[in-house]
Amino acid sequence: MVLIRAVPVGLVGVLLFAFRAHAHGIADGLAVYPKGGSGGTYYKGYNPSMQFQSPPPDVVGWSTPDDLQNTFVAPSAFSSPDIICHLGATPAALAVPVTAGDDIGIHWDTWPDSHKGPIIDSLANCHGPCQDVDKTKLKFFEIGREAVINAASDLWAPNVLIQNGLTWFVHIPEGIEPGNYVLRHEIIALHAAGGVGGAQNYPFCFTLAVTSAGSDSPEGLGVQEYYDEAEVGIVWDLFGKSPADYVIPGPANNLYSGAVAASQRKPSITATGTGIVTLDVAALPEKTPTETEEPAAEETTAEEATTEEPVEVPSPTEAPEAEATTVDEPRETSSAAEGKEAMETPPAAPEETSKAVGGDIGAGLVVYSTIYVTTRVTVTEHNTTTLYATVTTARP
Ligand SMILES: [Cu+2]
Repeated sequence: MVLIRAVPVGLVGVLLFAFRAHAHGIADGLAVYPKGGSGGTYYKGYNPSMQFQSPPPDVVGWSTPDDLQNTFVAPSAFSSPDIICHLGATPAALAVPVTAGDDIGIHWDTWPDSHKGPIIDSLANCHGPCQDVDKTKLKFFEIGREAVINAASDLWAPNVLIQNGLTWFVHIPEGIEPGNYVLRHEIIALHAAGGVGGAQNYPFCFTLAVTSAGSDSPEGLGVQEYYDEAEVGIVWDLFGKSPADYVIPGPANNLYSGAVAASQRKPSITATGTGIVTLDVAALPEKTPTETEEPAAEETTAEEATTEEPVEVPSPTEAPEAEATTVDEPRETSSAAEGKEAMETPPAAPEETSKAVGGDIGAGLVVYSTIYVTTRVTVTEHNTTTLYATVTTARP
């Protein structure tokens, strides 16, 4: 009898230890901030608890059902497929509709202040739908890499993430060609990285359907060729070395030349969306400057946006700011709205606008309609802190 009781007690002990030892976090969603705008549309990502729902929901985040304990990928797995998008990751069912030039605010469920290190963001073109892509064939190019924000105060990128409502911003470069992309977002925690094998990589992936007027297709690298467990930046004595000397690991030349650092700020979620199935790049029309017609409003996509409260939607003629833009033209043309100016001004919260996003994938044209309505949306989970940090780190 004693033996029988000892087994469950022992299991409980192991589980408790595991939760104490691995109380870090997961990237559980993201919001898209249109270029020049202030409010973001939030898309739910994956959480390992979803595997117990029947059926599991379709989300824009890659599935990581083996990550039930919020753990990490160890340097011993740097050449394993697990380093690509976390343990046993499989592609997301849905994609986030994004226009090149938008900012993405990636949200974590939690993150400890002690887990300092670099945050690295990269994209890989699926060259077709991402739902059935072979992740080991994906070639990622970096669009953001940050580590030490302020050496004197030992302020690292993940500390800024925590202070900004557990959100990290990345800019989707204007120059990339349209397509379905995997966004790989990774924090490398260095609190135990004084010796080989102690670093902790936390990569998470999302699928983006990117409309763009750009044509760049950076070559990129497979993540399994990316890190060396003994390289400086993976091995780093966080407590014995000066933050000013830190070097971000991975090939420095894998940063896309058109990458622009996003300004880190407090998130402002004004709407939620569910994602689209995929972007049919082959069906996109040729670029014609005279294109003015809108396609028929035929709904053939899962994309929809909802506000959190009933809203009063004015007719199009009453909404002077309403716009409809085809992929033939950039959604915003004001260069003054690009980057710093718009982004360094923290948006007031709660916002008093909501955004409805619609798409018509089947017709080959993607149309985003923005309708501004006067409703108040209360944001709590994603809008909890007051620090605004601007990251303008020079690229190596
Ligand atoms: Cu941890």
